[in-house]
Parts: sequence; structure tokens; C-alpha cells
Amino acid sequence: MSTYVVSDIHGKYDKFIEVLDKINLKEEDTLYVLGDILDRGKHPIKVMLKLMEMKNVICIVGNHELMAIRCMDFIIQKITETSTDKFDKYKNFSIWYRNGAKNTIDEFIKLDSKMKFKIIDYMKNFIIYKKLYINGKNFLLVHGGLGDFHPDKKIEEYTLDELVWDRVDYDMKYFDDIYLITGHTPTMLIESNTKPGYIYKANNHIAIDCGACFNGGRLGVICLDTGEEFYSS
Ligand SMILES: [Mn+2]
Repeated sequence: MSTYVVSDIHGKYDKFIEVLDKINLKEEDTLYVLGDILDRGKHPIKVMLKLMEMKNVICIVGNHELMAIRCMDFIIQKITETSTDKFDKYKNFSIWYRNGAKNTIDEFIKLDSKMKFKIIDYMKNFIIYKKLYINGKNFLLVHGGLGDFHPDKKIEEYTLDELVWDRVDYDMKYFDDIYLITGHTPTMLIESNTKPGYIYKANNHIAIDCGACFNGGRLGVICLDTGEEFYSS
């Protein structure tokens, strides 16, 4: 019974299948997906459909899923009326589109309507964070960071944006007894990182977005029981 974490798959279906093979995920294992499944890469919806059929996957919401949830209803509807409410939706759509939504939309609109609603429902059930205790170690899993961090602030007190959009300061140790596992920030962009392209571990941080959707980036997976790391080519 092992626990694995992956993040920021961003439509990289082949890389995802490759790391799944490498970890040899068993039925009794659990895979946490730390958000940003959608956008940028070629097959975001194909990845989502794969996750939906896997029984041992738990998804945590990323900012790209948040943007998508706000827009997918709008894509499905026929736009026949003009109201001020619609302008807000156009605005949301434009933000999502500028963040790499094209491939997600191209795949999404080809689905039948039952499947479209299934995907929306699936994403609406994503959790926001997860606390784990494994082999004597505490872990806190969240997509983005702990925006407006304060040591006494309880996880429940953070806003959705603070957990999903804000970035972690990797030079700062947030907790003495909790490893904070985050995606959202590709490890090659962490200034103090001496091993770009690898999972970053320092100051009780574990940053696992190895930039799969960028040139030279790859998909990283960590096993929380052993600390073992796995990478796509
Ligand atoms: Mn993100």
C-alpha cells in the first residue's frame, strides 16, 4: 500500500502513462494528483478521462481546473441572450483562454453532452488540500501555496485563491514538522534550486511540478512511503 503524488500533468497524456508504468500503480496504492491536469499540452481531456476511470486516484484542484469549471457550463450553453452576467463569463473565458485552454476546449467540445457534464461533476468534487501521515511523517498537499502565510493560520482559514493560485516561498521553512508538497511552480523556476528538472526538496518543501508541459520539462512522481522519485523521459 503505497502513496504517490504527481502534479501539473497539463495534458501530457503520454508522459502520464509513462510514469504510471514506472510506478507500477497497484489497486491498493493511492495516487494523489495535485491539480493542473488541464490546458497547455495536447490531450488534457484524455488525461482527465483516464483519471476518471482509475479508482485509486484522488485529485486536488489546481488553478487551471478552477478556470475551466467557471467556463465549461458557458461553453455548453448556446449563447442566445445578453445580460451583464454574460460579460463576466466572457471575462472568465478570456482569462482561461490566455492560460492555455485551447487544447482543453478542442477536446471537450467533441464529447457528447453526457460526458461533458460527467467531467464537470468530476472536477467539482476535487478536494482543495490533503493532510497525510505516513511512516511517522506529516505531509500537507496543496496545488499552489499558502498565500498570506502565518504560522498560526489554520489550513481551513486560507482562501481558495491563497491555496490554488498563490506561490510558495521555497526559501522559507513554513513548518518544522510538516512537509509541504506543492505543484504550480515548475522546479526549474525555483531560484535556489541546484537541480532543475528534478523534484525539489529543501526547507521541508517538496515541489513536484517538473515542468512537463515546457520544453525540456518532464513529469515527476514521488512515493511518500520511500521518498523514491520517478520521471518521464
Ligand atoms: Mn498551477
